[in-house]
Amino acid sequence: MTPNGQQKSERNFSSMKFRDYPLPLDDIPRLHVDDPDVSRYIAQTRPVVITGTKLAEPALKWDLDYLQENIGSGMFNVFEAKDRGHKFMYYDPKKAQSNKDFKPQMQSMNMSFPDFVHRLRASRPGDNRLYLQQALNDTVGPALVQDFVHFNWSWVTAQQRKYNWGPLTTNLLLASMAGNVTPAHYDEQENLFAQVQGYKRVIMFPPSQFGSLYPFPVNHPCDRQSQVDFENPDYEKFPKFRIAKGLQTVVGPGDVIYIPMYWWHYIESPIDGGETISVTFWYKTTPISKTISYPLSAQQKVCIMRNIEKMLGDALKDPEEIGSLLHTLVQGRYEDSHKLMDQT
Ligand code: ROQ
Ligand code: ZN
Repeated sequence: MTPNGQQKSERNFSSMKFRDYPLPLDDIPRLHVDDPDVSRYIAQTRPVVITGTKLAEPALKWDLDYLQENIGSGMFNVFEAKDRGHKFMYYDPKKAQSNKDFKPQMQSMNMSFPDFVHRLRASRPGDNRLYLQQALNDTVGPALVQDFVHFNWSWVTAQQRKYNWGPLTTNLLLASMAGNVTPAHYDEQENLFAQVQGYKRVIMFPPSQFGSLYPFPVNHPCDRQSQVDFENPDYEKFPKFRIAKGLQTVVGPGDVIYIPMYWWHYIESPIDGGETISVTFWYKTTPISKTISYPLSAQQKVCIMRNIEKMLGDALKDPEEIGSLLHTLVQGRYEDSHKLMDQT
């Protein structure tokens, strides 16, 4: 508590060990669900940690033993990082098939939950890391169904209506080993991310920093992911990463973080903690209204750029030709007007 009796908005996480990055980082605000400012942040599509929602309260008891006992006999998607790496960079398996030069840094496997727990418990330092990422589905056992039914659907449905989100698409269950990293990327859905076991550090960047984060081409398997290795940034190749400015927080059990669509996020489980468990609530967005107001938002510009890349890929057939066509389009013609997009 601060002298005026208000709960401090930051928490002291100096006891947890996270990786180090050469980046200026401000704090993501942390607000109680009853604070009227929560809706200001969500309405403006800005990230905020929301406390006291009880969104996934029944899941606060979801440790590995409980899950193993009650999650049912379905199969779970488990990623294994190659060569003892700790980064789990997502890639689109379809796009990977048509790109023969692409070498994924992780592989995906299917196993039962008890098999996953067994592999975690048998895992020794130096073994490849594992990260379970599976959408909850109708194979879950009755106790988990009860937990799920008692999520705070009335609150989350009220948010969905208030902000005019589309349908809920996925509740992804994430069971991570200590020290796993999900590198910086953006998603094309709104996300209320509920932390249920352990702590995760979340670093975010606004969509206006697209130019500083150098996403892979849309037709690449790593579409939506930053090409910059945060642990060893190649400033020659990615000079604008020097001016990237992020926001960060640490979420713990009971916290919900709003990750707006197109916002970059990097998520890391502490190196010295145990396993962490989270549940996502991903919502589609509804098509924007026909009356568009100007200036366009950074989100809308990212959407335009994605569509142009897709159109060129479809028209040219060979994705290799996209870059040279864009180059010809820009070179000596648009090069001095590039400051419009990147506000950083
Ligand atoms: C994420 C997750 C990251 C999978 C998201 C993580 O990117 O949008 O929920 O490791 O928790
Ligand atoms: Zn994501």
